[in-house]
Amino acid sequence: MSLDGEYAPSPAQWVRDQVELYESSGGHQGTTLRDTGLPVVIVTNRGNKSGKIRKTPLMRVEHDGQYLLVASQGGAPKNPVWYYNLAADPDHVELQDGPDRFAVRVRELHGGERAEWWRRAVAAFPPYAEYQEKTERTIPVFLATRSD
Ligand code: F42
Repeated sequence: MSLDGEYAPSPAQWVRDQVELYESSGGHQGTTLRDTGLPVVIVTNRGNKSGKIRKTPLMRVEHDGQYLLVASQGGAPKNPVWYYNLAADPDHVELQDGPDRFAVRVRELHGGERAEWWRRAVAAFPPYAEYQEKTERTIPVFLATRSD
């Protein structure tokens, strides 16, 4: 499966630059968050209203071949738009982890399952804990599982 269609880059310059470098280098450059050295994956999906292709860099939270997608948005009060796009079409998503790119299905986690994965998320990227303290919302998370 491959998601085809018109690509609408992020309006945020640093985000679209990261996607461009990550993809044009075949997943060998631009693979960390700024100068943190912490790894990033790229999630590709469709906008649920426009139908356009959207690409979102997220921190890499991997365990046993599955990935957690954390809709933290830096602890902002509102969920990022990509959260709603994935919730609307969870079966048509791609994930790139370095040079590897594959189709995934995503599902939102709640309760104990979320708590277990949240610990892994904070271990991979400690600022997630501060982001959760900063916001009233429970930061939503999706588990991405390979579907190809
Ligand atoms: N964001 C996170 O939430 N978690 C992370 O772990 C994370 C890590 C990260 C690492 C590197 C990096 O470069 C960025 C990172 N980000 C992380 C930021 C992330 O990549 C996103 O930029 C951020 O979460 C904001 O996502 P967003 O989907 O809210 O993006 C906004 C700015 C956006 O693109 N808006 C579009 C626009 O044109 O204004 C809308 C896009 C859209 O999907 N539109 C829909 C459509 O149909 O096309 C319709 C929307 C509607 O319902 O009206």
